[in-house]
Amino acid sequence: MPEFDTSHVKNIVLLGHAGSGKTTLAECMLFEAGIITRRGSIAERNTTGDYHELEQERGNSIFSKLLHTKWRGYKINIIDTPGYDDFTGEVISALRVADTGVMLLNAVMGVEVGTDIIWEYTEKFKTPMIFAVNKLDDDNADFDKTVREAKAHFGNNIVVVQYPRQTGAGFHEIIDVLRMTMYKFNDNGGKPDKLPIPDEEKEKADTLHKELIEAIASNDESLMEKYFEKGELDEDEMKEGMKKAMINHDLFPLFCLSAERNMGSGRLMGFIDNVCPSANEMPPQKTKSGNSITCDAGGPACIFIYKTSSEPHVGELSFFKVYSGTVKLGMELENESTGVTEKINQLFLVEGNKRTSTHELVAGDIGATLKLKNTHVNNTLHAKGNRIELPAIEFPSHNMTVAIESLKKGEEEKLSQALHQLREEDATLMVEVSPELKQTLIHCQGDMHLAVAKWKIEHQHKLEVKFVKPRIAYRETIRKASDANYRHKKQSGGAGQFGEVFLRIEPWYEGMPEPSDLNVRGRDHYDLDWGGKLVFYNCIVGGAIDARFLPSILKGVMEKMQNGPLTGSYARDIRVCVYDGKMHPVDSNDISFKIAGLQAFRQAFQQADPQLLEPVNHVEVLCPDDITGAVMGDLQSRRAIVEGIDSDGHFQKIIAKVPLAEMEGYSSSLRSITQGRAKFKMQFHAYEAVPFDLQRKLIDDYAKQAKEEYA
Ligand SMILES: Nc1nc2c(ncn2[C@@H]2O[C@H](COP(=O)(O)OP(=O)(O)O)[C@@H](O)[C@H]2O)c(=O)[nH]1
Ligand SMILES: [Mg+2]
Repeated sequence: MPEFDTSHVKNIVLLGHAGSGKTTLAECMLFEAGIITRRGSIAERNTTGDYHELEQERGNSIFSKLLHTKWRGYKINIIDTPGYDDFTGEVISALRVADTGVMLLNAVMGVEVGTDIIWEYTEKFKTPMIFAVNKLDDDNADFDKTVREAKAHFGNNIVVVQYPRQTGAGFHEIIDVLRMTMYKFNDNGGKPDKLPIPDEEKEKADTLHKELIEAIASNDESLMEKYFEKGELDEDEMKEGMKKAMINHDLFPLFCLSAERNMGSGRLMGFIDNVCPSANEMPPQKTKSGNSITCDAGGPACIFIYKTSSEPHVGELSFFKVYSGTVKLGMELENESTGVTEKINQLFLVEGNKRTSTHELVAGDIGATLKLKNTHVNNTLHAKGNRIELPAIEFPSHNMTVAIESLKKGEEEKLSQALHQLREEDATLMVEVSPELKQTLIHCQGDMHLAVAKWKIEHQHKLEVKFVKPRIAYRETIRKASDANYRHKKQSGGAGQFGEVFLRIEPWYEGMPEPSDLNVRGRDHYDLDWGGKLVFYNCIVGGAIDARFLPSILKGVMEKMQNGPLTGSYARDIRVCVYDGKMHPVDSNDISFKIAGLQAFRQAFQQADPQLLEPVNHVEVLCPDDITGAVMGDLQSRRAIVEGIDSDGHFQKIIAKVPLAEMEGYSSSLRSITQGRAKFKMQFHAYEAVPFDLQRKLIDDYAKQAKEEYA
């Protein structure tokens, strides 16, 4: 028999802006449940959650951590998450497997941008949510303002279940309007005394109690009827109603905390046990093919891998949730995604960096196993004979790119293996070997994300590397038509070479008219791998050049398109019409026409008002309104075109188009001008013309570099 059945397992994820107190709260929960005997602290760098060397060095969470407590007959799996948006991937994967989110709000700061981005995902997953206002012991805490901001941001579905009698140093009492009782803590927190609500708080507590009941009843007709009849709901009816409304994302209860002083965490855990849904009370999980699977310990075994990580002295661990059935030691499961059969030789319950072996995990539970042979994040494994695949976690696209180089010659191969490993552990990091830029690129979420990658490369893989500026993938095109001809002739002993080509090039666009003065005999359209088109017309009359030489001319043109005349970048969106030329009965051959085609194209290109294009990104910055000016000023210094500003509560969302070349270092620069109070995301938008002066400079730089390379 498993120690806990499915209905007694609760999976929660701690969410919130960096510094809101998630890791400290997790520590309280473990302490309250007797899993640890002494509460660690962030200051002493000894929490169960932030155990990684790098986290202790930096004093904040970087990776999501699985912890668990056993509390009054329930097992609560807790996933502590990092708050910085560089690590949003860790949050998303945790949200995917959690059944309730606890969103911490810092009572000193109010609603911060970190919560906003996470909120988008909780809405997408429809994760039942609890809000917890933390740091109420701080002298600058403002409970009412925090609640006001939370309602402005996340809607009126937030209902107050608890409020502090007093904030700051005097924070000792929490008034609970669900239980209609007051919790009074001594200085060390822990287990409070339950007292009647004092007279002077009665009116306020009654009003909030009524609001709470009405919020619950308004989501359920039968409760509404009861409420009309009796003028009241009992505690069980309220709990049932809340659970239902939470599952439908219609109600978000709000609690009070001081994680630092361990006040309020016990009651929060009690609420999680009694009200928050277990996995089997949630709507059934949909599979990729649109079927649903039931969260039933007796069903066919099915697990989903949400994370892998390499742990010191252990090796790689795969973290998973059991979506159906019971996973037992020694079981063989089929990986639906990779097709391999994996044997489960280890099963762990996890508490940060500690693991306890277990022999089985039931549907709804979360655990880990030693990394399986060919199993990765987002894979589904199931009992033989079933075909189940759960939808993959969609990770955010990258916000920053750098090039990486090995500092030691001969370590390139090792570096490439290390990068592969990094990628395996972190789905938000991408590695790209770019033949175009002749660089190995790391696409990541921001500078802190990159710092973590560097740390892993240096400490775990023992390699020395440096990051350099990524080259920009410019494109070249033309703005007017131009004609050119080129004669290639060579007579130096042996066989000669001869080919002459006349051609016209024009800027290509969709629906452009056919040439009026040329007789078009053949048309080829090429969609270029690097974007845009090459359209190649055969307009030769009177057999001036044999048709068999046309492919050679095209080859020459294509070669130059791949190594554009301005800066060696790819060229695009050009129509080439070959309309005349000359052959020699003996000396003409493929190579001659290829050279003639290439050179004629190059000449025509130079005369056709050539234009460099650069990648331009769509950028959105979210920040509190008092720093909008600073953010705008910085964007404008980056050649940004600001397209709009939307208000979102007390935040502003600035929408702009910014050349990629100007986004260098934006992640750290934004953090420093806003003290970490802003967030941004970006996405490729389009190729657009480089301003004239800059184009001049880029062409000169390229010419200089080419000269040096030849010298
Ligand atoms: N005054 C006060 N400080 C707190 C409280 N909870 C956490 N902190 C402090 O706030 C900082 C950030 O806490 P941490 O748990 O790392 O936040 P996380 O980034 O959300 O995990 C640490 O210095 C904590 O000691 C609280 O309830 N009151
Ligand atoms: Mg933390």
